[in-house]
Amino acid sequence: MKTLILVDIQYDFLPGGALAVPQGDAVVPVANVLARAADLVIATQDFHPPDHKSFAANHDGRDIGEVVDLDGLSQILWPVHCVQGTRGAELVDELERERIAKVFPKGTDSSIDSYSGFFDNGHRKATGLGDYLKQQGAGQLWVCGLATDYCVKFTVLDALELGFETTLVVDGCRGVNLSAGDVDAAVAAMREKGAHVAQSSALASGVLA
Ligand code: VGL
Ligand code: ZN
Repeated sequence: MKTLILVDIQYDFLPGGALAVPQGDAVVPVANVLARAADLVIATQDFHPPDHKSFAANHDGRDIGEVVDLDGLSQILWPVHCVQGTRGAELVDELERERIAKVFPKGTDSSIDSYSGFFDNGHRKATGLGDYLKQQGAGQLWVCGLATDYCVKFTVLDALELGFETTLVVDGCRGVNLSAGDVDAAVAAMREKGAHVAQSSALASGVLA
């Protein structure tokens, strides 16, 4: 069963948003083409409370981009983004919402960040996505969305770890590139762990199962 995971396609990650990913809006039409070709579509949603500890604003004297220790985990400090109840946290309206079977929120615990759609950054709690996909019989995953070097990367790495055959749809992703080369390094790390890397056209036309 071809299963598509849409990672964090939310207003705050689009141009003009609080944590804008360059060309983030370019993933939306790709996501829709894939959604029409997939048998099951699910979405993840970065969904933080206002006091979330990944926000620089919640650490006295700290700036965006600094790295702090959060409960034993190294945490990059981000601008305030994807706050529950705000427009920025919403999935983009142009996504084919009627094809999305279920949305998995993440990053809801203010004390820990969650880049992956499966687990928090400490692998302490699961979101339920892994069990849901197994119940649904999802064998083969296609992953696209935002951002390649954070939430897409860790979602793909966890999917592989859980035993799913996983394909990164490169033209359906865009990255932050906080440091030059971050996106390329992220793609290499996913490949190294066993991810397939494909273009949406090859998947949607059925050239690659
Ligand atoms: C993300 C940074 C902070 C992402 C989420 O969706 O890639 N990045 N929160
Ligand atoms: Zn976040």
